[in-house]
Amino acid sequence: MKMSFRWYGDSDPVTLEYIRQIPGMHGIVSAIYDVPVGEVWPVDNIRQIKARIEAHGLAFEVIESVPVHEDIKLGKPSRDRLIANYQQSIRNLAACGLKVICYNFMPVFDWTRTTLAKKLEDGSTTLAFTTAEAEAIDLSKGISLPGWDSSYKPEELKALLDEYSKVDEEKLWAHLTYFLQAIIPVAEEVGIKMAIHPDDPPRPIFGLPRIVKNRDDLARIVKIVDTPANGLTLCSGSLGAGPENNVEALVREFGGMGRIHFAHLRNVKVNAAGDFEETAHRSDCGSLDMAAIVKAYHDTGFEGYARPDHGRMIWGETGKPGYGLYDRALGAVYLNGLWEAVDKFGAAK
Ligand SMILES: [Mn+2]
Repeated sequence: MKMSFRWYGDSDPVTLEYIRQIPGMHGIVSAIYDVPVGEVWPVDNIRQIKARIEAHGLAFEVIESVPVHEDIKLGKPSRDRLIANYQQSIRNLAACGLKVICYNFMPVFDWTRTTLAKKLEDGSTTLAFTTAEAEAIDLSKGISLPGWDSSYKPEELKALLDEYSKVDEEKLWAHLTYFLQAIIPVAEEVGIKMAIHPDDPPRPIFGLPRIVKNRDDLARIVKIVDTPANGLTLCSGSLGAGPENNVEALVREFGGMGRIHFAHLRNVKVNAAGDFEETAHRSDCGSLDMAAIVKAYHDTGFEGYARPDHGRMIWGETGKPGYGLYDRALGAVYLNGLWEAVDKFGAAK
């Protein structure tokens, strides 16, 4: 398990200098942020960021994310040009030594929370979601969801939602299939592992279809192009927010098939309805048994990348919600500690 840390580049208050000081840190997960969605990521931009990261003694082998243009998810005629661009970005990233590309296929909205700073009993703050609050959001006024870099103007959002009103789950499956059949052979040829991130939360939201929610969805995805290059980002927090999902079992099933390339490891406290708040990483802080999940990775011989995913805001830190230094650093050290303990004392029989 290669421990990694997400870094948002120059706009990130958490510096590479600080990240390097976290014990056991292998590398950085980042992206090119100044290329419009749908355009090719130039080799020069990739080389520049890679050189900066490596100058701090860290590896740069994982991208999160190369975003998928809405026209691809909608299945519009313009998708062929956009997919050709995506293929070229994959080739350029491989040429620069990248190994894994994380992406998602969520229509319009990426991860969604209804609160960015819910106060926990210990005084820290965290990201949280309730269905009741999400349903109270009036999309006709446009939307700027908590934590979003970009907000849609009301008319833009309405046009996009109108287009998606004609895309049900099976159409979205067809569009994902078209995309994977085009990009996976390219990834395979150049030695890149693609790793789709599950929907967060793992259920339809705002009436939009979602197809990366549970065990059956993941099983269907890896079969679309049945090769290791067509793999998963197994996000414990996203999938774990679905009360029907057993994250340890998912790790054993898909890790056992060699299809998990990137592990997002974080804990959530979930109720039966699927409302949740993000917690500290320790098993006793949330609903997930993180020790069992880490052991499942170990038992399946996991050699891929992991990151502590999100963290709470603690010790007065301010910054990008979910992406502070302190709690994610605690998470990374805890997870590496679990791994070391399993490795030395609890190996698979
Ligand atoms: Mn995640």
